[in-house]
Amino acid sequence: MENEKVNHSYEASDIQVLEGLEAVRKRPGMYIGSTSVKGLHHLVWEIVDNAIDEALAGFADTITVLVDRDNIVTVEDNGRGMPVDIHKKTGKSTVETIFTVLHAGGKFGGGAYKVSGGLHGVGASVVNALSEYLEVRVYRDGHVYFQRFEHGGKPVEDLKKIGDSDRHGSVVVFKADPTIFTETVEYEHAVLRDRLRQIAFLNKGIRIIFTDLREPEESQELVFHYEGGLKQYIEFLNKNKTPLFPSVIYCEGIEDEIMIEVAMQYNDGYTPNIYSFCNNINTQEGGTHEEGFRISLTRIINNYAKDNGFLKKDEEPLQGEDVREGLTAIISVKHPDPQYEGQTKTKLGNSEVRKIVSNIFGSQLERFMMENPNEAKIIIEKSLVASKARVAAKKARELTRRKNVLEVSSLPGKLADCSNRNPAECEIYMVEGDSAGGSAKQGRDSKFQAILPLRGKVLNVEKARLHKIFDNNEIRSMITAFGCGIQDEIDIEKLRYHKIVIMTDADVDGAHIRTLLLTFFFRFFRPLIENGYIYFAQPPLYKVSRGSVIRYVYPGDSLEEITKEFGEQKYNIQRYKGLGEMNPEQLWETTMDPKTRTLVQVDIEDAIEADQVFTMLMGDDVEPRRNFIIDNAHFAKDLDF
Ligand code: TTJ
Repeated sequence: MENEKVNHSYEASDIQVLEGLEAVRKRPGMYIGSTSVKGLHHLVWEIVDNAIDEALAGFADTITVLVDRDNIVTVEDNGRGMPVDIHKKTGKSTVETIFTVLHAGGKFGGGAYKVSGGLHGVGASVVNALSEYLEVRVYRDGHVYFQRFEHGGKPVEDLKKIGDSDRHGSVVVFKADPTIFTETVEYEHAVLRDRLRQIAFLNKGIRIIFTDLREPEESQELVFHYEGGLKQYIEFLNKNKTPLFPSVIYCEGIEDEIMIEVAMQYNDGYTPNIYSFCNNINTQEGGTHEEGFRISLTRIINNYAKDNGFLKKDEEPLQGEDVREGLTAIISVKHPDPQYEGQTKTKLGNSEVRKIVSNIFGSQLERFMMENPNEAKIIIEKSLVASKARVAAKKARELTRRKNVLEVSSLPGKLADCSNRNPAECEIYMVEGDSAGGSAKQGRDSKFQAILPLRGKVLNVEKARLHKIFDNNEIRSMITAFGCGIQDEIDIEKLRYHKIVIMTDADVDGAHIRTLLLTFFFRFFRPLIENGYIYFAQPPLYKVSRGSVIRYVYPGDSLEEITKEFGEQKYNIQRYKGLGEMNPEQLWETTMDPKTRTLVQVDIEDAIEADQVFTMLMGDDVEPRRNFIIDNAHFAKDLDF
């Protein structure tokens, strides 16, 4: 009777466990976002996070990650070793429980600032469920323990003692299940490298050894170990910038078990680059830690400016944007109970954090400025210049706006507008160069297609101050032609065209102009991108013809395939180096006629996210960044109209 009962309950819990893991295999996306390459990497992060937790708890200082030639991953720490005792609730070892019970991980943690089981952490059992096999080895109390799971998390045997050792730590080996990750089971070296390096920057002192046996022998092993932590992270991010002064301002502190760290440095650029983290997770949407930082940055700099005669009593105080110009900063907090908000749950919500950050950072920044008057002066002067530029830009902006409202006829002279007045049916082509602009004007259907030729390179808005941006003719033309205002004053109802088509040559210059325009749209017309109003035209690369038979070859088409259609017969190939080489009819036929053209809708969300991550992970190298944006200005889908 007694036995029966026990057996019965064991079976029931076994079935529950299997059902749990089965649920993960049925809907992996629910647990790891997707089964794409991104989801695949989640497996590694889940396991690594557990090891990081042990390090943050102070029991491990070295974590090794190894990827072998077959994409089998090994993660190891030199911590206490996972508990091997029998777990009361499950009747199995704690190790087995960690790897087979959903969300069990969090309950076994000793550390205060757990990353695992947190925002992205789904538990090691999810990794097990999605693995062809997984093995765990625990070094603890003089012994070595081992257990293997197969086919999505089924234990082959119970955890068993396989030897003796005076080491301590945990080792997990797993092979992602190719029947789940059908796209790919290959890890991307750069993705692993960059995130592991970032983790090392965010946790000073931790040593992360990353070995990738798929790399050339001499570069298989990377060691990330930064005693300087965030300070070194800032130096890394700024390595291609010119700092205003060499020192990185750094502060740290702890209050109510909340640890905060801030590092910052000014460079001679204009864009602020402020990144924040909670428990090693990038809080892309910001939150209370970032607010606390901004509040005290503005306050302390203003106080110093007033107290030291840089700002007269009756003068306007410096604004937040003035003191953030050209600032690279990282705010990192470690919180025992983080609350996340926002669309993507990457906004820190804990309200107590605001004050803690602003107190700790504020008092230390104040002290830095008092002790370093030369540096303080540089910061203040930079902020004052920014403030003057802001006022000038505002005037320029008001000018653009007033013209816009008062005179309908103030549309730019170069614009060949369309006759239709229904924005939903109207298109505007932004065309590179006057000659292509001329062809487009002749070739278009003037009922619904407007043409705005752009001369020369578009101003790089990231590198220019606001008032200069508003002085730029091309930019003013776009603003007035679109008619919807800019930035926070955008009124999408007033937008005059629902298709804004960027038409550039299919060469490097064209790509550069596309990128500059994209940057400009991102900064000044973000809602237009979000609403899907921005497109790229897709001009052909070649024309293949024989007599009256004409075939155009577009990017993505195979020239070979198309020439095959002409069989053995002689044919002509014309390569289009630029839009200017096409006559108006050809341009219409190939690129502008809704019946035959292909437009590529710009979906910049991924690109921007990627761009941010890119800057943050790789440092701000201008050229690779440009290329990256060009490559990744993610074309959600090719749309035919
Ligand atoms: C928990 O409290 C008692 C001592 O052990 C603590 C613990 O869980 N330590 C621990 C877990 N160290 N390392 C892990 C771990 C390491 C890897 C690589 C993977 C997983 C799932 C856990």
